[in-house]
Amino acid sequence: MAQKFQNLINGRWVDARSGQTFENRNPANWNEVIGTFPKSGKEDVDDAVKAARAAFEKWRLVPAPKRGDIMRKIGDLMVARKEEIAREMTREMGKVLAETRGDVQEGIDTAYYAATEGRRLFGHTVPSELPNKFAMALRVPIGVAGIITPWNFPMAIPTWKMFPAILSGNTCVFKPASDTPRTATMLVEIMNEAGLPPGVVNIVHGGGGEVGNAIVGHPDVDLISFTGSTGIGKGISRMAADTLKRVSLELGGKNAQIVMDDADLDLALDGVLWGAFGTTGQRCTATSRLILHEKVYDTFMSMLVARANALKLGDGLLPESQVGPCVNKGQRDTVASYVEIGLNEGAKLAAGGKIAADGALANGWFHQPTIFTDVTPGMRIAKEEIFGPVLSVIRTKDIGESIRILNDTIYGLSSSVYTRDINKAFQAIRDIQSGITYINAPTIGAEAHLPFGGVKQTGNGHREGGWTVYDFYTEWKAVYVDYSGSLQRAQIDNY
Ligand code: UN1
Repeated sequence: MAQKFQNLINGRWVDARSGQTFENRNPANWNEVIGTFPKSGKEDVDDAVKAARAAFEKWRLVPAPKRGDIMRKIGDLMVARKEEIAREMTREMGKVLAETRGDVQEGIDTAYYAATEGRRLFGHTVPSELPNKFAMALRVPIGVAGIITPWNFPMAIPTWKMFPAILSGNTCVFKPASDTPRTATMLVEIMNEAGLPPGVVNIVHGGGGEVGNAIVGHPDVDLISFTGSTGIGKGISRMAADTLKRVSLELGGKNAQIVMDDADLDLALDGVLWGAFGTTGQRCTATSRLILHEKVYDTFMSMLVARANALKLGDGLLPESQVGPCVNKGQRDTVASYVEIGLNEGAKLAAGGKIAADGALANGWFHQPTIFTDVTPGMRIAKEEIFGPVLSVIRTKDIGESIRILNDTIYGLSSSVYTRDINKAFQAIRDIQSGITYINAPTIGAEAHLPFGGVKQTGNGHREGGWTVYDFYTEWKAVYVDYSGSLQRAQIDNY
């Protein structure tokens, strides 16, 4: 019998009111059922929002350093359970163990960062224009945050959102992706065990159509933080407009790595392999375009194809596996359909291109690491986010043209430039339109204490990570204290 998991609402583990459940299976072996989870609906969201609203009235009054102490405890518990979480995560979403350990570590880093922020949460004091008057601006919590997260970083991304939300004094209703409910449950177990009062964090499992929409449409939810596709993000933005919720969106990417003719080619090779095929290409930050200088094109391509063909596909729990499966059938089929699209557009397959189902791969959603050459910037495989192990290679002749190609997309999350020429590097830093730029490092690998997010249709201007995320989870309150004992009229009495 598959293990049965529940929602956490107001500190109690409960089934969906309807009693319905859904199954979660291992993408490397679809015969393995990881567990059943509540298939929740609007009434479960109502319960969770009610609990979160009631909890908010008390939680907002707990001193932020005390909230930080709980964050530290959460971090400690995550450290203690790191290996167990990483294994469960690999089992439910497929990426290799080294990467799921990294995902948990990103959550730990976020917990410890939030713990220290409890003793900062800086506001401002500024002089008043009037005598005997004191002026300051404080951060105040906002209320109930709806947290809707994807399956590709099932630990890191929920922690990026919930830890700063809760540290700031808000409470959360959390809907994790239905492909990764197990990891999400472990996170919430830990948050509960660390001593968060009932209702501060609530988890409601289920689909986006039911649970996600009910959260976004709920009049008593004040904030929405969502990571996922640009299409869904736009829908959330429209729906949230009805109640004027504050919305933070982290959406698609079509990230590129530029390799100039003066680059360290071995370094650039390691970078593009990791950026394109790490996490099976299923990162918002994944490298899906390689913009390659014509002078090193042939040399670099032969190195790249040899290494890509040698990548070992397999169950992420096995130490020899380098690339895991796609997360589910839909995702694997999307990858296969883009291979068709690329071929029809006239691009040439330099590596991979096939579903992989031989031997031990027979019961998993595997697809070969795939490289297209002769890609031109107008092709769909050069423009659309694929979210899988597919790299499109575009030829270039200089840094200016490379940057123009890199920017020729509706997205703007991550970018990378390999060059030994400092002038080119700084030109790229200045002119590339993206939220993150790496020099001599791949497009993936953002650290928890720096701003994370993108420009153009990758988001709506907010940033996660570091100090910047606290601007999303707090309102500014301006406070004036007049100790003159008389009415002082701003803009009038002093001028
Ligand atoms: C994502 O793919 O949505 O920078 C997040 C990185 C990771 C986070 C990726 N630290 O690739």
